[in-house]
Amino acid sequence: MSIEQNPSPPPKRSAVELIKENSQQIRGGIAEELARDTERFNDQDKQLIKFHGFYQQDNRDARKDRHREGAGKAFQFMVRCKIPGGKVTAEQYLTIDRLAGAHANGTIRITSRQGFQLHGVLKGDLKQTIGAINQSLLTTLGACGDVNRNVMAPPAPVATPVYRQLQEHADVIARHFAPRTTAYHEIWVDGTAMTPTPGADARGSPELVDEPIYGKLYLPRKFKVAFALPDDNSTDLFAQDLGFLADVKDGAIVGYNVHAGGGMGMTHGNANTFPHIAQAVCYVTPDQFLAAGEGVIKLFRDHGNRADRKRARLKYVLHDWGIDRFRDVLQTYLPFPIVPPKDIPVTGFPLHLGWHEQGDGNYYYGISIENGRIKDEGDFRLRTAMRKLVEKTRPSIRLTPMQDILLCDLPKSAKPLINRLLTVYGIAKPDRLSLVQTHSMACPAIPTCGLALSEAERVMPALIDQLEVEIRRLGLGQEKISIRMTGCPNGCVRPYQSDIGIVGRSGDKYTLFVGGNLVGSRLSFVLKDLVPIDQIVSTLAPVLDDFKRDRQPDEGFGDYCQRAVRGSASAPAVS
Ligand code: SRM
Ligand code: SF4
Repeated sequence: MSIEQNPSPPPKRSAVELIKENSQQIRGGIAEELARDTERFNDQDKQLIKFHGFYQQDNRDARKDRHREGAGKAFQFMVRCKIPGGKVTAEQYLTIDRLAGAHANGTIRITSRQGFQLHGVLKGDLKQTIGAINQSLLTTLGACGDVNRNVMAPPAPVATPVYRQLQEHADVIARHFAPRTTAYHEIWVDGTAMTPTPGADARGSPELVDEPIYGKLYLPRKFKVAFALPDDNSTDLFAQDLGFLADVKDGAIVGYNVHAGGGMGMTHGNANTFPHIAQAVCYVTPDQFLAAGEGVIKLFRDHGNRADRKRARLKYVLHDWGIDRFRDVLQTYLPFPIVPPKDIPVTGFPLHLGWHEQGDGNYYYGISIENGRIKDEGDFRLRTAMRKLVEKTRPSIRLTPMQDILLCDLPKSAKPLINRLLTVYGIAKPDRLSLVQTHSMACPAIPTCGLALSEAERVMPALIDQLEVEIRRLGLGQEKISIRMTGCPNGCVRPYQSDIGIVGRSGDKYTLFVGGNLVGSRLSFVLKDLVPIDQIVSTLAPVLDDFKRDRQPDEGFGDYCQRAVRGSASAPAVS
């Protein structure tokens, strides 16, 4: 019997795939829903709004009280900006600051992908908020959803061709992979989206355009790209779907190792899901990197799993096929022959905090922002301080993948003013902060994240305080130990490749990982599962003790754990 007579049934597709397919290029009913006097979007449009850069959430702190009062959830929205390489102007910063006060919960959140988030935006304020973001020439389009997300690049404004080129190449990828649909501008910028007349549900036909990268269905899932240097992997290249590791010779980028298949998210108890370190796939010259990127993203578009969203990331394609088959299939998408990757060791993970010369006569100053949250709370006036700093010195700004902020392009004459403002507002200079704090990150978790199983951002400062005591006691204060905490296993601050990872399990219980490293090139393993929060530090303390006593010269904490602890850990290794 011929294939035509007995076609195999089409593969089952997830509900989100159908929503995308019928969305008229991510329009769905968003314009109509916006016009309705409700606090939330319907279940279908709730999926599509992500492509426009915002999520429907609810205030989880308010759930119990509202339930008692018979009220429903307190719906609110998180709005995310997509900012390639984390580059922001002073005016854009001040716009975000203004919006945080006018339409959000009064805080700005720097994300682990060099973006901004606003939390607590009400539905009725979305149009003004997203409109103002666009007027400032930032965008939220594609900050979330099944498309290429924010492209990361080392944020330091170092005035060398290499650092400049990395930022330029990140911009090239961001532009090339941006969705082409006109839906976003119709709804949020031009205001030309058709809204129905009362009583009617028919919309006119929207203008559909060619989506050369994404096609009708967009990607099977999110897709993430980062650029890195061997001595500056501050973008955590190994956690990305697609990474470009620069090959530098005589101060110029002569090529890139292309890495693919990194990703963090997993589901507790589902062995079919796991974090994965990106693997070097091939080597490309600078004029080939865009075509290579396009090849990888199209491979993902065509071969990613569209039935099971938990297994829809590129890492599973690479894992299931193996690297050889992945290369063979990738070759069919590339206009040039694949060249094997070079041996380019990754050695550095700089934070860029404090004062630095840029190399062009100007300076930059890196401020450590605890868990990326810029807020005023009691005597803590970080948001006010940042506003004053930006208003008075008009720096260009870079957001870092460690959720910190760099004030850039400052003349030497600005140094005294900045130093004075930092002191007046009590912003700790980096040398007053412990290395464990500056090398830590936590995700937002409760109360905004609907997926959180446990707290993260709100409990991390106290945890760091306790850990600092242990670390001081052991005389390990000069040790760079990276520590990352998330409220669930999705891994939003990349906890499975750091020296220590603390991953929310359920309520006050966490899974404790060790054995990654500072440069993020290796996965960690489970030290202990279901650790109550008040036992996290006491569980780590003996391991730190042994590390202090038994470490080899220059051995990092994660390296020590891999060598000496792995075999004896109480729970099975992750992947
Ligand atoms: Fe994330 C979902 C926050 C970076 C893996 N992430 C979410 C959501 C939107 C929850 C949701 O779907 O309802 C979180 C919103 C919380 C809130 O209240 O703000 C959220 N993710 C974040 C941010 C803000 C964490 C932070 O502390 O900065 C980061 C925003 C980055 C940005 O600007 O684009 C953030 N998320 C990451 C990263 C790190 C990275 O990209 O380098 C990861 C791990 C890498 C990866 O993608 O594998 C990450 N987020 C996830 C996942 C798991 C995805 C998976 O396929 O395994 C989810 C859940 C999902 O997509 O279903 C998720
Ligand atoms: Fe939410 Fe989990 Fe991401 Fe934290 S790691 S922000 S809890 S999805």
